[in-house]
Amino acid sequence: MVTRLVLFVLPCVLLFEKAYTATNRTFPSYFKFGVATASYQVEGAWNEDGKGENIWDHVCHTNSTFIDNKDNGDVACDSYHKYKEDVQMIKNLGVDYYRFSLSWSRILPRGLAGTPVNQLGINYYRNLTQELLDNGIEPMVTMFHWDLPEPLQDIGGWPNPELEDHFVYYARTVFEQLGDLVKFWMTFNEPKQTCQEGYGLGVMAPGIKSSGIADYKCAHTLIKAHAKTYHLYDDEFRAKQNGSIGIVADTTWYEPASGSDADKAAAERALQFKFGWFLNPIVNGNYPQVMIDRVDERSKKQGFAQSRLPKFTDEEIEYIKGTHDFVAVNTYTTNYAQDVEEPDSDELSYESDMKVELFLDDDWEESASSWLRVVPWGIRKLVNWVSKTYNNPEIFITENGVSDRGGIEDENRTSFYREYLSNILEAIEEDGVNVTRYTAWSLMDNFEWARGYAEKYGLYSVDFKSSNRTRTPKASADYYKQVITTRCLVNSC
Ligand code: GBH
Repeated sequence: MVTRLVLFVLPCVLLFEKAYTATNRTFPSYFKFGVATASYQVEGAWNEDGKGENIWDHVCHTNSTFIDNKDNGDVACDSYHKYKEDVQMIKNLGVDYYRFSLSWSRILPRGLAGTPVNQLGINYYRNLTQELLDNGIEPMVTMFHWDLPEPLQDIGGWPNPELEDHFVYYARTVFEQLGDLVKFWMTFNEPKQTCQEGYGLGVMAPGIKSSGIADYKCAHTLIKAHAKTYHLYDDEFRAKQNGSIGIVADTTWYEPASGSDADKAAAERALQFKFGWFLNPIVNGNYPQVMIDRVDERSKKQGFAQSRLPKFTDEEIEYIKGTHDFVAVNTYTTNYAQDVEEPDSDELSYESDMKVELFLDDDWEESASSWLRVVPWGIRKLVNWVSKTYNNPEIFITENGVSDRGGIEDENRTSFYREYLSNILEAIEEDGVNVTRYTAWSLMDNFEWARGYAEKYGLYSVDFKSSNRTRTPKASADYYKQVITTRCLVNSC
């Protein structure tokens, strides 16, 4: 009897405890909350009002095995037509800002530098931005969130160094057309995914598998395009438009698989290969030394006359260094990192250059995405590492969230936000890390790239079966709204 009682009561106590592990401190008054989406994932209207084709339109329409369930973004959440409703949903959450991205092919249908601007595309973004401002919501704009114009892929895509100037032309167009309204710019979203998943592993459009070669070339072009765009803003727009500009890099937190020095070094190496690949050039001018050394050495053993990791010239290093007004981080999950033996030199890949085995812990709570486990403490360690590694910059979390398979009673998502935000607050208060913004991914369920519509990240659900794309707030939307109003994660602070 007693045992039975204990068996019954104990789990209840544990559940109750779990719900209240979040800190009862309040968020500082300067701290801002936002919510995010990206053009291809929500807009639809893929060929309306003069928009050109991009690589995601192309892969959805031509490769029937690439996207789960043969889903595509032709209509998506129909935000192209429903942006006023989107803004009301955003306003209802009470967030300070909305992070969205621009579709390059809507603005320059042919993509290439020197081709005509599509005024109707510009009008859409001006209308959306004005609607946000009229409702007291700050626009935070990503120029490139993976939807490359197809004509630029036809000339090789990002591994082709010419893309630098095509991007800068697009960026200039965007500053000219929208810079009076937009004060927060981000050049690229997650360049690591663009390069690694797009040109290395081939799991995202354009689906090219050239790990250890095209991924490095892609990153090289992107970093140079970012730096040139930053200088363009500084030289020609900042004085009159008065905004800030940066890049959004993503990383998992890599926890050493054991206390051994080799595994600690492996975890650091993973962070440098994944995050430092982009951040080190932008902060300090060049790739992380460990990455240069390893790729140079393996390339040599493999008989390459030059390293597979492209080189920046001394002038380029000076030019790229410091091209950021803030450090923006997307992060979702944690992996264990374990050192491995030096791979044979005939293994040619980014992974063998990195020489780290990454894995998940089966005890970590799952999500609907195979790569995403719920590990709240990882985000606290990560922001501490970013702060320490890059000299205590202002840090924005530009994406964080979790997926499930649907339903509006999403206790999993509510507790995810509670626990991750709690760790961020501890990082601010206990560790002195300068995180000033937090952005929930995502405003609503949307096209989750190669996983189609099955993995859902929204605070609002979207009925993809109705032509109306009806949106319904989930329990997590109510929770997020409450956090923003009270600035408190638990019932009272
Ligand atoms: C972010 O990527 C993106 O910025 C955002 O657009 C996306 O919706 C969100 O996170 C959630 O994924 O299943 O093998 O095809 C986070 C990084 C990019 C890692 C997609 C996993 C898919 C791998 N993720 N990637 S696979």
